[in-house]
Amino acid sequence: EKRISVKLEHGAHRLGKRTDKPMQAWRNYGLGQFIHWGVYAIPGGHWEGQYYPGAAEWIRSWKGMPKDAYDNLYKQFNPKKFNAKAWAKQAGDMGAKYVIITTKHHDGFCLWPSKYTDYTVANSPYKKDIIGQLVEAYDAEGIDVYLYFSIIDWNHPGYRSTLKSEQDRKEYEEFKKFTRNQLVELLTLYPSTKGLWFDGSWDKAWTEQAEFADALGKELREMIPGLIIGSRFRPDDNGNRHFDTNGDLIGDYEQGWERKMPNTIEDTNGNDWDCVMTVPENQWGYHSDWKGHVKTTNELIEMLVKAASLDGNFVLNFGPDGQGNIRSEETRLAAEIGEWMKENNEAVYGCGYLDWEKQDWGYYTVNRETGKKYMTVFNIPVSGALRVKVPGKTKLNKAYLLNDPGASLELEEIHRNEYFIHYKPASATDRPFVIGVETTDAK
Ligand code: JFZ
Repeated sequence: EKRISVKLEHGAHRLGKRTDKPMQAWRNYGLGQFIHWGVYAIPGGHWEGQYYPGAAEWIRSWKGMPKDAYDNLYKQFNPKKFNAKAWAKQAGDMGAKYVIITTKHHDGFCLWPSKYTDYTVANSPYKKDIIGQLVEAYDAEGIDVYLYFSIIDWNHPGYRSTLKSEQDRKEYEEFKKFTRNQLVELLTLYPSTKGLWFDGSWDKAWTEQAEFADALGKELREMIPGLIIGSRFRPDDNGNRHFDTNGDLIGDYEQGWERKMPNTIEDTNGNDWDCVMTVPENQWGYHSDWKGHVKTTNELIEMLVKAASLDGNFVLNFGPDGQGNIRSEETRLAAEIGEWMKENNEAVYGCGYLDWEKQDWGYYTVNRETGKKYMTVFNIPVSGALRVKVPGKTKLNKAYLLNDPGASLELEEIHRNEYFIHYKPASATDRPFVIGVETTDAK
């Protein structure tokens, strides 16, 4: 791969990973929760008996949804069942170490009482600050809070996706001020925020704002030392997103893995990354009628462990309904993932990529601090022999079940640097299991 090197005013400001404490904490989370909540949860993917096949949080953009009706939904926003503490408790029980919450999605509706627009929860019948309650509850649960913020804002009069005239440019300046004010407001109101998760930054109008966005990023980072911002925020001088003109990552981690994942460590370019995942194919906000495949607990656990094995975080999305209920499908998944995590989280938290040849049974992870190594087994070989190939000077000394560390599993050295661990669960297992391995490095 040929590297270009041009001088950029607003390209990457750092090469390689951040090594400071807040970023180390981010890297060690393993599992996160995403929450998409807003007035789109009220229609829940339907309008006047018509089914909207797109992502529920996009319903305003559908021809079947009158804009005026959508923009008045906030007058019905009164989630009587909303309980921030219960949400935080459920996320904690699932094993989430951080949460990303939509403060404002593309529709522009603010879940906090912003003083820069009337289109907020303060003017709904509910009135109370949703973000404030969530920040308090998740903080109390020991779950780090990240604020999702959409640059796209269909409600602001100055918002444009492209700037075609002088008038557009003039109005867009007002929108930029508004965007800056809201972000400063959020970090002022919620100073325990650990980072910002930007979205809706793909408009041509925004990709022309390299200088403004760079200055804004700096201002926000000064407000909260260690603040974490991914690659979906500011464009470079030439309007490139995520990676600048020289191919260097803009921001603290790669934020491009949306409903997809890297397959190899090479795919990650050595960067930190997060994968944000929906439970059905593509629904973030509440859609009352999920169609198509709904991911299972085992699928999601596999994505989580795979993410850890490739140095990334896995973030599972929840879309509560218009009353503030978390749907039963999500509640069950959270409980089942939590049950698994309770037994096996050692193979996830603080763990990352282990430089051993990948095998078909599943994924290796290694604790970044202790060096402890784990094998999470998803595919049990009929032979009962789990292959392990170790690099040059490494010797495999011991293998044990994470939930029964006293008993060693049978190890057989079949070649130089190649072993079988002989183990087959006595009874059928319906969840992946973890084997810990101990090694020494020969001289
Ligand atoms: C965006 C939003 O439009 C969507 O509603 C949701 O909030 C999601 C988390 O983010 O959707 C995207 C963003 C990025 C990509 C695809 C969909 N992408 O990079 O491929």
